[in-house]
Amino acid sequence: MTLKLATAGESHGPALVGILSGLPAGLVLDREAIDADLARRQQGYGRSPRQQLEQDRVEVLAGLRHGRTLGTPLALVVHNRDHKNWEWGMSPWPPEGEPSGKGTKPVTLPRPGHADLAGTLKYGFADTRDALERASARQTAISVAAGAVAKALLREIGIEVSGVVVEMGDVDEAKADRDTVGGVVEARARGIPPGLGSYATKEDRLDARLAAALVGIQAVKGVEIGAGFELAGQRGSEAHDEIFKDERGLYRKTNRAGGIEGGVSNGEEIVVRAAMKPLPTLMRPLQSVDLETGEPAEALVERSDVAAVEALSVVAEASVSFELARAAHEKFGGDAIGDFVAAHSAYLERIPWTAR
Ligand code: EPS
Repeated sequence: MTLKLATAGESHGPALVGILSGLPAGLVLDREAIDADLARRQQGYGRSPRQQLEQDRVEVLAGLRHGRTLGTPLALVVHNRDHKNWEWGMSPWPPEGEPSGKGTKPVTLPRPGHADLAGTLKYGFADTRDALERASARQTAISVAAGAVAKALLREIGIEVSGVVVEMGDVDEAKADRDTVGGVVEARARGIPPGLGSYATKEDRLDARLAAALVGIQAVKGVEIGAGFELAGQRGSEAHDEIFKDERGLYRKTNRAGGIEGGVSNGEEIVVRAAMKPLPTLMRPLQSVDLETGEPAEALVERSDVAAVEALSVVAEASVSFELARAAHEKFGGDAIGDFVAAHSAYLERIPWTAR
């Protein structure tokens, strides 16, 4: 069974929901570790006041008993505390009583760079809110909860994943200018065995899968694997990681490939980067068109982040973890966690040269 994550949830709706299926039974989960990742995602420079309102905590509705997975779908929920201010505006059913709180008036001023215009046209909405609520990066909270579960599975076979910010615009300056900034984050995975993913088809390629996982995160516009774009300007003699062997086995002195060759992990650290565009909700709005009147207008201004690059580093870590857990579970399988761990050990025994 392959690991799968189905998600649902609007930014100001009642909750975010995730159903993670395909996990082996007997995996021990630590609620505090999941909540700690959720809290990390909320921190960072440039976040909006929304983050003081939300204190994300995971709730598990199914698939877990006494802290151990049952091998059945794991149902995760993260509640939106802000929903109390949007009860009328984001009521799943036709709201009762007089309009009150937020979200009561239709939004018709699409923000360039957000899904507002394309989503509104695509689905035939009269209120851009019907598109922007799901397009919002709020839903990355559930990816982080699922990523924390994936990290627990990876830890069973000695894989550790971490995400960091490597580049970010000046938030203080941008805030003063009522502007926004983007940046670059990097995720690294250590303890990866050679052989995750495959060159067999493009769907199997680990680099393609990690790239899709990263570009699938809101506001990500570019991905690099290892030295990435820099490799294009180099000669083959400088771009590739030569192979050596000593008494401990095979090793490389460089890792320009970012731990993936031919779509397959090669046993080196996996290194991937994602570039985030500046967020599209500007306090000094960009030019747009009012979809109700067809007249030129300024784009929607609503509370937002100046930057969410630090949050992206946590989300990228989670998304890379999920994809690596999926690839590892495809390779090692197992209905019970012990089967998964044993298959990994047996595999390492088969390739002793690489088990450094
Ligand atoms: C977001 C807009 C802001 C962000 C939100 C993503 O939401 P709001 O309009 O409620 O302030 O705060 O991110 C989160 C809520 C979060 O938890 O990360 C957007 O338009 O993408």
